[in-house]
Amino acid sequence: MRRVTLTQFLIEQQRAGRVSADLRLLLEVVARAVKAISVNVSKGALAGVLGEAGTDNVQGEAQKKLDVIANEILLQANEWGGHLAGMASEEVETVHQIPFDYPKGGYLLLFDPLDGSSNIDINVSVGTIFSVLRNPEGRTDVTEDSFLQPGSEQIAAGYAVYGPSTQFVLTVGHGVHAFTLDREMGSFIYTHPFMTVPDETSEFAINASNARHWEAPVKRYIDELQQGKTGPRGRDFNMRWVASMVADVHRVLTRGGIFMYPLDEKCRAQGGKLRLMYEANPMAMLIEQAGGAATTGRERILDVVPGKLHQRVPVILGSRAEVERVTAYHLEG
Ligand code: AHM
Ligand code: MG
Repeated sequence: MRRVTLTQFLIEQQRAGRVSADLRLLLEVVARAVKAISVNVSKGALAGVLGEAGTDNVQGEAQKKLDVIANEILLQANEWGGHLAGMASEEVETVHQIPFDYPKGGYLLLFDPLDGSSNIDINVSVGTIFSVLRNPEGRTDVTEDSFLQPGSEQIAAGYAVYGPSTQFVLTVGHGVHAFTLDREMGSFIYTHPFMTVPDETSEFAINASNARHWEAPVKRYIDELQQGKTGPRGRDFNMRWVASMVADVHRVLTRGGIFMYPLDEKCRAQGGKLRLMYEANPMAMLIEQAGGAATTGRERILDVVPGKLHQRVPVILGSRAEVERVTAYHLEG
């Protein structure tokens, strides 16, 4: 069987007119950085990379050593290639400018370098999430405003999941494609063409310890699922919660499901728990490209117009029929 690498896949996408030469370079560089992060993640305690870094990030969260390492790897890998106008990261408060001695390009790259980092020390899957936007035309300087575009403007999005195998999942707006890292060869092999999320599911993901803080529509929806066969849904539902968005969304992309981090009393003041620009938007683009749906409970995530770089948002995504149902419960209320 012919093994197609990510590099070959991207060249073919370029020939088909779906990615520009610069976007191809950008995606290659992100994938290369992901390989370096994967090496660090998998060495774990052997490389002394576990534990706290002793610093806080912009959101006031304690940074893990691997948060800092992954962030540095992505920034350094992408700075010099000439394809970017600027970068933004969960771990960096302001826009990361391209150093003046490197050429600049037309794209903006946003990322959560190591998502689910509370799982690092217990050896459970973590990931990297990224989103690509165009730098608005006619702008020579890059400010926070340059990034404040709705998710529908993304031209590429993806994530890497560092699990039993490392997988790189990508969309450039023509379906969702996944690649598995061949560690001996050091290359990503095209293993999952056109991933799709089934419309129906019997599996849900939510942090149920927040149940007492949920809004009425979420309480109603989850309560109906939990009543199983004898309730209004007439069948049993299974629950999973990894507490790594990447791992939870990867499961939804692989076998269906609904993933929810809704608005609740604990996160209401911040607008939600997950970050819009580098968590919710790229995942929403992937899920929509795979035939699923993604809303805040009240509107399509990709339509949310961001007001600030590190904005948070409620997230409900996955199998279309379930997302539509829970969204309808919100809109009725
Ligand atoms: P992080 O970016 O600081 O790792 O936080 C995001 C993570 C998501 O990966 C995950 O879905 C969620 O936070 C888990 O939250 P909780 O610990 O409340 O279950
Ligand atoms: Mg995160």
